[in-house]
Amino acid sequence: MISESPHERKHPRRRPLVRTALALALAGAMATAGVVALSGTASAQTTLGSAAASQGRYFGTAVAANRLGEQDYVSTLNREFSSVTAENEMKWDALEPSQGAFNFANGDRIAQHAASQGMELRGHTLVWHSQLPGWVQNLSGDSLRSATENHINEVMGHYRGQISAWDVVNEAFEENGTRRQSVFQQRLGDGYIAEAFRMADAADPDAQLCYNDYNIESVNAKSNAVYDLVRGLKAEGVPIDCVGFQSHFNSGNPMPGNFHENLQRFADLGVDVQITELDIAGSGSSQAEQYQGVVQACLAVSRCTGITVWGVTDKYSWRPNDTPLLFDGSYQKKPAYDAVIAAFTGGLSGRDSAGAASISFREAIRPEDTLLT
Ligand code: G2I
Repeated sequence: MISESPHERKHPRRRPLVRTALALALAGAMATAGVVALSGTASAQTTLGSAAASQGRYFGTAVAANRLGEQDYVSTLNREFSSVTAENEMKWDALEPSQGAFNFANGDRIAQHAASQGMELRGHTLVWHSQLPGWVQNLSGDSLRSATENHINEVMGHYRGQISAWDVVNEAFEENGTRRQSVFQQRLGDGYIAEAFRMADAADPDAQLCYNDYNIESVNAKSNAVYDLVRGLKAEGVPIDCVGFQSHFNSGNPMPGNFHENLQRFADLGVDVQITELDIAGSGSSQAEQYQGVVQACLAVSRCTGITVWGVTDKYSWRPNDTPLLFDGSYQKKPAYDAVIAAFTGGLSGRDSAGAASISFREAIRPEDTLLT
């Protein structure tokens, strides 16, 4: 394990967790009152956000700005989630389509919605090979470095005070653990990741700064490479606070049994870990079991601070044929939804034929949780 000093980051500023406070107050009040009347269903009182908050975690979703006019989308978002990530609107091509010309309109719509609901906001993403405008790819050397610094300064400056965590560098490795040959890698060399984190720390010293990637959820060549990167950055005093595990799972790449061990080895380097883009192809109980496993993996690691699913509804998922999310195309809760609630609250997952969650509130709250008052 790496020593956390001298570069253990100040504990990151978090947005005021209005929802967490409300959920805990509600749970506490109910526990104090002895709440016998709680023989109703868990679904009446519990949401993804409140269930996660009962375990000190946030539960977020990716949001698309152009869906914020749809009533069912917004009501589901507002009811269930305590954190949001812009699915595309804070990427380089969206914010700075031509050099020096920034367009924050769609990102701001999401930021304002999150603020109005007391939700945390994750920033996604600053330095990534994809959704990168052509003009960036044509720069070389020092021009690319200064354009990157300017982009980070402008974007983080614009959202300063609103973002709990930024994905500073996204998907920098190939599956075999070698560096992805992005324009950043090719023109700036291995040091571009450390440079980006230092630029980000200067631009917003209060946001958590994350490295984010996919297929690093198990111990494999890619996650080993990211582990070595993070260990090296910490040893050099580079300001990195967190690692995001995207967690896009499917039948060929299911939730790994050693997920919690892998999360823990990263946490032991002195960073928080977050599940940042969770979605799991499938349906029914097999999908539900994997979702439950992901929540359990996060809960097993004290530095796993929260989970974000990559969309509200299957209807608008980036891979809709996989039906990978917690709400179906009609915004109905899927078995995976109950499994997530149950994993957070200690209840048994299940849904009766009437469609109501079959776990009682009493079952859904662990004895130790009711003693929190
Ligand atoms: O690919 C899944 C995710 C992998 N990790 C990084 C995430 O940022 C990424 O998100 C996806 C979005 O969910 C998609 O919505 O990133 C894709 C692009 O790399 C997004 O797709 C793009 C489409 O390819 C474009 O045609 C479209 O214009 O979304 C754009 C905006 O709707």
